[in-house]
Amino acid sequence: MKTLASLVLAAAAITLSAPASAQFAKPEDAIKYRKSALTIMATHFGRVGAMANGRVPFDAKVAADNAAIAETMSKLPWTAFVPGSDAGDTKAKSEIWSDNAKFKEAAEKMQGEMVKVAAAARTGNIDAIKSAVGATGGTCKACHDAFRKE
Ligand code: ASC
Repeated sequence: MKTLASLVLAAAAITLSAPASAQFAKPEDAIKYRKSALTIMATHFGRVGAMANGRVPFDAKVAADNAAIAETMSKLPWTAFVPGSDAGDTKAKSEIWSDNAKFKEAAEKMQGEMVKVAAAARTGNIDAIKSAVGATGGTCKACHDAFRKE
């Protein structure tokens, strides 16, 4: 039992510390993962955005719930930009890998702004939400302009 427990722990430690590339069997799995995460993030961010823009009536609880999901999702896509996943069903530009520090900075900027959307949504202050949504949308666009193909 003790041996089994330590084997399980060792396996978990290896899984968690392995390079990201080892966590996807194939490049297309990584592409599917990051696109899925970004789609879910955009869906929930979009629901908050729709309230910020007045397209749907403001509901503080709905805004806070959706913003929390968007915040969580914003953390996920990045480990899936593994080397070799610039080819295939993806709009990812090769600059993601050749200028990776800049890509990382753009990704972190978005995550930082998304934290503010979730914080604003928890306060229920629509003006704070509007401002945070605008700033976050700007970071989405900046990253797409630099690192996403048409
Ligand atoms: C969104 C969304 C994006 C960004 C971008 C901002 O809601 O899905 O990709 O904002 O449109 O310009």
